Amino acid sequence: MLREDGLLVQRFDKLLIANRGEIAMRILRGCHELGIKTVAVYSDADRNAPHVRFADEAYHIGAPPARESYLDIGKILDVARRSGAEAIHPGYGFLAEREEFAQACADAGIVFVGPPARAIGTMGDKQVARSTVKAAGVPVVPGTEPGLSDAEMMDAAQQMGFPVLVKAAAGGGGKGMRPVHKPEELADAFASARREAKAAFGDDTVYIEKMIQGARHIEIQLLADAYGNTIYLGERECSLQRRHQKLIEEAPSFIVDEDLRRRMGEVAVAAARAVNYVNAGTIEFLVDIDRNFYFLEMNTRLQVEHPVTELVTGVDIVQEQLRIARGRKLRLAQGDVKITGWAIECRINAEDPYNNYLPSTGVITSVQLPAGPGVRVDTGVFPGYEITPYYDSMISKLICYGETRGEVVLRMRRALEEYRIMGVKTNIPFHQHMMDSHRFMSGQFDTKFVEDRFSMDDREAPHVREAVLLAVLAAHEQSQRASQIVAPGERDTSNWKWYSRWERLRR
Ligand code: MV4
Repeated sequence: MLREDGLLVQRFDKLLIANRGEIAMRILRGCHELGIKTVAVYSDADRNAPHVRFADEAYHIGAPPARESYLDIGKILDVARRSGAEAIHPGYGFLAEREEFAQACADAGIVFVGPPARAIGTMGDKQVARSTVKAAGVPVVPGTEPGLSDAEMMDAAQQMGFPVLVKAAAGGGGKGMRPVHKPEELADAFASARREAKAAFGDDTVYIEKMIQGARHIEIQLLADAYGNTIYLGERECSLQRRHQKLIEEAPSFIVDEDLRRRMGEVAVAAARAVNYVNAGTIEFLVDIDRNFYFLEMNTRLQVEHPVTELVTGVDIVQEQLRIARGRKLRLAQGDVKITGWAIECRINAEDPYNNYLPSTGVITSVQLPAGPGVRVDTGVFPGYEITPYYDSMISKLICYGETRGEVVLRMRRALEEYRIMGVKTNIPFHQHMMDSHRFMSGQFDTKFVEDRFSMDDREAPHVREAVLLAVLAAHEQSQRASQIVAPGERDTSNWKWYSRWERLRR
């Protein structure tokens, strides 16, 4: 079915994965489960990569630099034609949020497993995205509308009050963003933000937003089918980042209760509807200390941290993406979505937390992955794998699941302890340190925590560490028990329990 907006939705039996590493593996697994034949692509650096061996067919697409391989639209469409792939899944990064790639797929009669090109384009311009969702009733941070002169933006900044942020319209991920604390700094901030935006995106449009301080980054996962059904799969807490790289994500968020979840979820659905969104997507919010939330941007792709949502909802997000792209209706209604238990993801990167997170390259000589109850590892590396400077430094995602947050922290500590990687330095010590931090354990952190208030040098005293963990576990235990208290009318008044108690005592 070719929709009015050019989105192609149709049955397909062979799919090309325009990506590499752990996410290529994740998508391959989804295809294998649904009986979809798979086509991998690889650069010179990935000849021996597991995604190549795992796929039914694999095609070489060029030199290691992404520009010459994973970012080359012509080469990827050519492989689709040669292999007979009827669909393309872009994964994350690379071509996932390129409007022209989604359009090129549609023009070639290939199903793009993602949203319509137009939705990518609208959400890609932060200023257009803001005004589009604002018109749909979504709360946005106070900021300037498109098309203002510098003088008008300066006036607006005075109106909203300092501090403010100068942001690039084409931006995202913090590029071209400048904090401004007083009026005198504005002119310089405009100039340097424009310079950076021009170099990074070829577009030097900037605008101003009021700076929200001490906020958390919380995002809502959405699924939308091609028939107007859009649902939310709860939130992910993503505040633990460093230089706009997420390090730890969890679901649900410590600070989100059922009421806030419903309100954020409904707003996220409205934002997606405003751009006729189809497939999986994420709405990012800033949540301030008073739990006011503001739309930040939309990620029009499958995200790295999707597994924590899969674990607490039981929904296989990749399978759902494939079904939606095949033109199937959503199998779940909003009322079917239940959040059960807790999940935390640690991104294991080849970088040295004791040396300013310096990237570490080299050959992984041996790996011993953690396993056991409540542990999932998504990875694309193996012994003999070489970490090169060409791609990102993520080696794997270690995801733990349990009934309560306290239980997951214990499980994550155990799993991190089991994990062995030889040959390169990793940030496993960072995660171990974080799992011991009383701030993390008690859920007291914001987006500035890792950079401003966390250090590998100060270690929590063992008795503090244990006391806080026990308190966290006890608090959860308490909430569990409260729900198990039996109402008076339901009390078991038979005498059997006395016998069984007596038997227990006798043992
Ligand atoms: C903000 C903000 C505070 N106030 N906007 C960072 C990247 C881009 N996605 C938007 N970002 C921010 N925008 C206003 N009006 C703080 C950030 C921000 C941030 C956001 C999410 C996660 C981590 C962050 C780290 C620093 C700044």
